[in-house]
Amino acid sequence: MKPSDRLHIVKGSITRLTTDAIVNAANNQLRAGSGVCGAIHSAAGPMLQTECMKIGWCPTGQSVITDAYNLPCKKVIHTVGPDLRPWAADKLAESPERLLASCYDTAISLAKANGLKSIAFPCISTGVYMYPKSEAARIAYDTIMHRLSTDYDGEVTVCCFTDDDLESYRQLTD
Ligand code: AR6
Repeated sequence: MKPSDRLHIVKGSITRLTTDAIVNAANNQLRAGSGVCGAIHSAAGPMLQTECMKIGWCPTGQSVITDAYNLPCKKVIHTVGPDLRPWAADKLAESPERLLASCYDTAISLAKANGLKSIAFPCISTGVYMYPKSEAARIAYDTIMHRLSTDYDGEVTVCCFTDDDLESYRQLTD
Protein backbone atom coordinates (compact mmCIF):
# COMPACT_ATOMS: atom_id res chain seq x y z
CA MET A 1 0.00 0.00 0.00
CA LYS A 2 1.21 3.54 -0.79
CA PRO A 3 2.47 5.48 2.27
CA SER A 4 -0.33 8.06 1.89
CA ASP A 5 -2.93 5.22 1.99
CA ARG A 6 -1.57 4.21 5.40
CA LEU A 7 -2.33 7.64 6.93
CA HIS A 8 -5.89 8.10 8.20
CA ILE A 9 -7.45 11.31 9.52
CA VAL A 10 -10.47 10.82 11.80
CA LYS A 11 -12.52 12.95 14.17
CA GLY A 12 -13.56 11.89 17.70
CA SER A 13 -12.09 10.78 21.01
CA ILE A 14 -8.86 8.82 20.80
CA THR A 15 -9.96 6.78 23.82
CA ARG A 16 -12.35 4.82 21.60
CA LEU A 17 -9.81 3.77 18.98
CA THR A 18 -8.78 0.13 18.61
CA THR A 19 -5.41 0.79 17.00
CA ASP A 20 -2.53 -1.21 18.55
CA ALA A 21 -1.26 1.98 20.24
CA ILE A 22 -2.71 5.35 21.06
CA VAL A 23 -0.52 8.31 21.92
CA ASN A 24 -1.05 10.48 24.99
CA ALA A 25 -0.15 14.20 24.98
CA ALA A 26 1.54 13.98 28.38
CA ASN A 27 3.54 16.26 30.69
CA ASN A 28 7.12 15.68 31.90
CA GLN A 29 5.91 14.21 35.22
CA LEU A 30 3.53 11.80 33.41
CA ARG A 31 0.72 12.96 35.71
CA ALA A 32 -2.90 12.70 34.65
CA GLY A 33 -3.89 16.20 33.54
CA SER A 34 -6.69 17.76 31.55
CA GLY A 35 -7.46 17.46 27.82
CA VAL A 36 -6.64 14.25 26.01
CA CYS A 37 -4.40 13.15 28.89
CA GLY A 38 -7.29 13.38 31.35
CA ALA A 39 -9.57 11.48 28.97
CA ILE A 40 -7.01 8.69 28.46
CA HIS A 41 -6.32 8.29 32.20
CA SER A 42 -10.00 8.21 33.13
CA ALA A 43 -10.81 5.66 30.44
CA ALA A 44 -7.76 3.50 31.27
CA GLY A 45 -8.34 3.46 35.05
CA PRO A 46 -5.95 4.16 37.96
CA MET A 47 -3.41 1.44 37.11
CA LEU A 48 -2.20 3.62 34.23
CA GLN A 49 -1.23 6.40 36.65
CA THR A 50 0.53 3.83 38.87
CA GLU A 51 2.65 2.61 35.95
CA CYS A 52 3.38 6.20 34.88
CA MET A 53 4.54 7.07 38.42
CA LYS A 54 6.99 4.15 38.30
CA ILE A 55 8.49 5.58 35.10
CA GLY A 56 8.49 9.00 36.76
CA TRP A 57 9.67 11.40 34.04
CA CYS A 58 9.76 11.87 30.28
CA PRO A 59 11.83 14.65 28.67
CA THR A 60 10.13 17.03 26.24
CA GLY A 61 10.19 15.58 22.72
CA GLN A 62 10.62 11.99 24.00
CA SER A 63 8.16 9.11 24.45
CA VAL A 64 7.57 6.21 26.86
CA ILE A 65 5.27 3.17 26.56
CA THR A 66 2.83 1.61 29.05
CA ASP A 67 0.02 -0.89 29.10
CA ALA A 68 -3.47 0.34 28.17
CA TYR A 69 -5.51 -1.24 31.02
CA ASN A 70 -9.24 -0.58 30.37
CA LEU A 71 -8.69 1.12 27.01
CA PRO A 72 -9.54 -0.83 23.84
CA CYS A 73 -6.02 -0.37 22.38
CA LYS A 74 -3.04 -2.58 23.35
CA LYS A 75 -0.53 0.04 24.51
CA VAL A 76 -0.35 3.74 25.34
CA ILE A 77 2.65 5.73 24.16
CA HIS A 78 3.09 8.90 26.21
CA THR A 79 4.90 11.77 24.51
CA VAL A 80 5.66 15.22 25.87
CA GLY A 81 5.10 18.05 23.42
CA PRO A 82 6.74 21.49 23.67
CA ASP A 83 4.92 23.85 26.03
CA LEU A 84 4.53 27.21 24.28
CA ARG A 85 2.81 29.02 27.13
CA PRO A 86 4.69 32.32 27.66
CA TRP A 87 6.29 31.31 30.97
CA ALA A 88 7.43 27.91 29.67
CA ALA A 89 8.47 28.49 26.04
CA ASP A 90 11.88 30.06 26.72
CA LYS A 91 12.93 27.08 28.87
CA LEU A 92 12.82 24.67 25.90
CA ALA A 93 16.16 23.01 25.11
CA GLU A 94 15.59 22.98 21.33
CA SER A 95 13.33 24.69 18.81
CA PRO A 96 9.61 23.94 19.28
CA GLU A 97 9.47 22.59 15.73
CA ARG A 98 12.24 20.04 16.36
CA LEU A 99 10.72 19.00 19.67
CA LEU A 100 7.26 18.53 18.19
CA ALA A 101 8.65 16.51 15.26
CA SER A 102 10.59 14.42 17.78
CA CYS A 103 7.34 13.54 19.62
CA TYR A 104 5.93 11.96 16.45
CA ASP A 105 9.27 10.35 15.57
CA THR A 106 9.99 8.82 18.98
CA ALA A 107 6.39 7.55 19.34
CA ILE A 108 6.55 5.82 15.95
CA SER A 109 9.96 4.36 16.86
CA LEU A 110 8.50 2.89 20.06
CA ALA A 111 5.55 1.45 18.13
CA LYS A 112 7.96 -0.13 15.65
CA ALA A 113 10.27 -1.49 18.38
CA ASN A 114 7.28 -3.10 20.13
CA GLY A 115 5.85 -4.68 16.98
CA LEU A 116 2.77 -2.41 17.00
CA LYS A 117 1.26 -2.21 13.54
CA SER A 118 -1.04 0.77 14.04
CA ILE A 119 -0.72 3.94 16.06
CA ALA A 120 -3.10 6.86 16.61
CA PHE A 121 -2.01 10.38 17.54
CA PRO A 122 -3.94 13.30 19.00
CA CYS A 123 -2.87 16.79 17.90
CA ILE A 124 0.02 17.04 20.34
CA SER A 125 0.70 20.40 22.05
CA THR A 126 -2.21 22.18 20.36
CA GLY A 127 -4.41 22.47 23.47
CA VAL A 128 -3.05 23.48 26.88
CA TYR A 129 0.48 23.84 25.40
CA MET A 130 -0.70 26.41 22.82
CA TYR A 131 1.16 25.27 19.68
CA PRO A 132 -0.49 27.01 16.67
CA LYS A 133 -2.74 24.39 15.11
CA SER A 134 -1.97 24.67 11.41
CA GLU A 135 1.81 24.83 12.01
CA ALA A 136 1.60 21.80 14.33
CA ALA A 137 -0.41 19.89 11.70
CA ARG A 138 2.22 20.57 9.04
CA ILE A 139 5.05 19.32 11.29
CA ALA A 140 3.04 16.23 12.31
CA TYR A 141 2.09 15.45 8.71
CA ASP A 142 5.67 15.84 7.39
CA THR A 143 7.14 13.70 10.18
CA ILE A 144 4.53 10.94 9.89
CA MET A 145 4.77 10.81 6.08
CA HIS A 146 8.56 10.60 6.29
CA ARG A 147 8.37 7.56 8.58
CA LEU A 148 5.60 5.92 6.49
CA SER A 149 7.76 6.39 3.40
CA THR A 150 10.99 5.10 4.96
CA ASP A 151 10.88 2.61 7.83
CA TYR A 152 7.41 2.22 9.41
CA ASP A 153 5.23 -0.23 7.49
CA GLY A 154 2.21 0.07 9.81
CA GLU A 155 -0.79 2.42 9.74
CA VAL A 156 -0.95 5.87 11.34
CA THR A 157 -4.15 7.61 12.39
CA VAL A 158 -4.40 11.27 13.36
CA CYS A 159 -7.38 11.66 15.69
CA CYS A 160 -8.72 15.23 15.55
CA PHE A 161 -10.98 16.39 18.35
CA THR A 162 -11.99 19.78 16.96
CA ASP A 163 -13.18 20.98 13.56
CA ASP A 164 -10.17 23.34 13.42
CA ASP A 165 -7.76 20.41 13.67
CA LEU A 166 -9.69 18.41 11.10
CA GLU A 167 -9.59 21.38 8.71
CA SER A 168 -5.80 21.78 9.16
CA TYR A 169 -5.25 18.13 8.16
CA ARG A 170 -7.74 18.24 5.29
CA GLN A 171 -5.76 21.13 3.81
CA LEU A 172 -2.58 19.03 3.97
CA THR A 173 -4.03 15.80 2.62
CA ASP A 174 -6.41 17.08 -0.10
N1 AR6 B 1 -9.34 12.64 21.95
C1 AR6 B 1 -8.53 13.21 21.01
N2 AR6 B 1 -8.06 14.48 21.13
C2 AR6 B 1 -8.43 15.18 22.21
C3 AR6 B 1 -9.27 14.66 23.23
C4 AR6 B 1 -9.72 13.32 23.07
N3 AR6 B 1 -10.49 12.71 23.96
N4 AR6 B 1 -9.44 15.63 24.18
C5 AR6 B 1 -8.76 16.72 23.77
N5 AR6 B 1 -8.15 16.46 22.58
P1 AR6 B 1 -4.17 18.83 25.19
P2 AR6 B 1 -1.30 19.50 24.99
C6 AR6 B 1 -7.28 17.32 21.75
O1 AR6 B 1 -4.44 20.09 25.94
O2 AR6 B 1 -1.61 20.79 24.34
C7 AR6 B 1 -2.61 18.05 29.78
O3 AR6 B 1 -3.04 18.56 31.00
C8 AR6 B 1 -7.36 18.82 21.94
O4 AR6 B 1 -8.46 19.36 21.22
O5 AR6 B 1 -4.83 17.59 25.64
O6 AR6 B 1 -0.20 18.64 24.42
C9 AR6 B 1 -1.34 17.20 29.91
O7 AR6 B 1 -1.29 16.49 31.12
C10 AR6 B 1 -6.03 19.25 21.33
O8 AR6 B 1 -6.15 19.38 19.91
O9 AR6 B 1 -2.57 18.51 25.15
C11 AR6 B 1 -0.25 18.21 29.77
O10 AR6 B 1 0.01 18.84 31.01
C12 AR6 B 1 -5.10 18.06 21.59
O11 AR6 B 1 -5.95 17.00 22.09
C13 AR6 B 1 -0.81 19.21 28.79
O12 AR6 B 1 -2.23 19.15 28.94
C14 AR6 B 1 -4.01 18.32 22.60
O13 AR6 B 1 -4.52 19.12 23.66
C15 AR6 B 1 -0.46 18.85 27.37
O14 AR6 B 1 -0.96 19.85 26.50
